[in-house]
Amino acid sequence: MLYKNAILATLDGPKPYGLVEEGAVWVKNDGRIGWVGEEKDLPEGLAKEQSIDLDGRLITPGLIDCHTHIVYGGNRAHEFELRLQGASYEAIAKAGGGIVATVAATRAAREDALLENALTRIDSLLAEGVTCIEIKSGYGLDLETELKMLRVARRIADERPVRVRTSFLGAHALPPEFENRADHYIDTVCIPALRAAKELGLVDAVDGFCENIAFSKEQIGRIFEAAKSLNIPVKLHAEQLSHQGGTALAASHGALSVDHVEYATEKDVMAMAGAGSVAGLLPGAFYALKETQKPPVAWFRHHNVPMALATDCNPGSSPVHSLLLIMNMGCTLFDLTPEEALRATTCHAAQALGLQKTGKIIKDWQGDLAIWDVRDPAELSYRIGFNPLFIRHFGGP
Ligand code: DI6
Ligand code: FE
Repeated sequence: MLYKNAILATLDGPKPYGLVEEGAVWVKNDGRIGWVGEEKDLPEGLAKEQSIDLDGRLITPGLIDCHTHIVYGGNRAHEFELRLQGASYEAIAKAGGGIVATVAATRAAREDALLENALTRIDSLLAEGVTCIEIKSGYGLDLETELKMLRVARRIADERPVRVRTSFLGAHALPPEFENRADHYIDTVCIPALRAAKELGLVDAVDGFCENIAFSKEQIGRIFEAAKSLNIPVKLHAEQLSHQGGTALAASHGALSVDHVEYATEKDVMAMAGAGSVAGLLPGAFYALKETQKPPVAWFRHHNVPMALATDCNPGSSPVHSLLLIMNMGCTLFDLTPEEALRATTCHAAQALGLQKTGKIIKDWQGDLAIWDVRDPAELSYRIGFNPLFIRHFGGP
């Protein structure tokens, strides 16, 4: 497919957005970018190919949502009501609501129902130009249901034209049947479930929730050791509600990304820089929980830690189904520039998932594209509740 008469935000090169004003892009049949540049430089053979005239519209890389919990049963609208009456997220979790409420609903759901349910949410993301999505387990917390969630995640890529990366999140919360026995849970459920999921080809990364309402850094460290022995990269939910030291642990394991990180210190940020970890910023959860501690964006910039943005789509802390809204929140709540927000949902999100040659418009890179009915790339972050997607081009599996 050849797209002509377009503005390209390639994100490549020194110009803002890697902008090409009068550009063309050719995606080959194998889904890779075969040619990109100024239209006047199109090779003669190509110039004669059948093409789509975009009339000056904007092409960006396809958007990547690099942190979601989009497969789950039930919903938690009632907790939303409780929080509005003053209950905190932690208090609800301690009273048996929160993540474990979704665990009960997810265990009870049939696999096909989980899939159908997730697809409605996936479709809202795809409608906004998302071509790649990360999906976590973590609402099973037993072997059978963790595998069920991961199978559903894999099936999404058969049902829809989208790239799916899975993360095993067995250390998300302690299931009630293991109350006061977190170490036992890690040893007898979490690590065996991880091994089984790996054996079945269901895991691309290992994640955990390091928080005082979840798991300690020692417990997460044991799962990371298991991940290392299975040769699976790690990432972590860390320093979201308090400082627990998860970031330093994750960095010491070469984490692909460390996510939330509102309470990260400058030392944590330097450890991330040393490890090449991406900061996965999740303004949806910050907004929904009415948090006030912002992630240390100035330190991420200063120490050259790439920032990603994601929906964190989940039924509790971030019932968000729009990555464009997240780009706006990244700018308005966390002070990112619109250019940073676009990199955060394309090339830096790809890096957070360990994807090579994805998230920029460069020859031989993955040809996932989003074509927008706008001229200025800042419009993607600027508008609220408006979807200017014109064409979503999925390069193929
Ligand atoms: N942090 C989050 O933002 C989600 N999980 C996590 O570890 C919240 C999940 C939920 O509330 O259901
Ligand atoms: Fe999350």
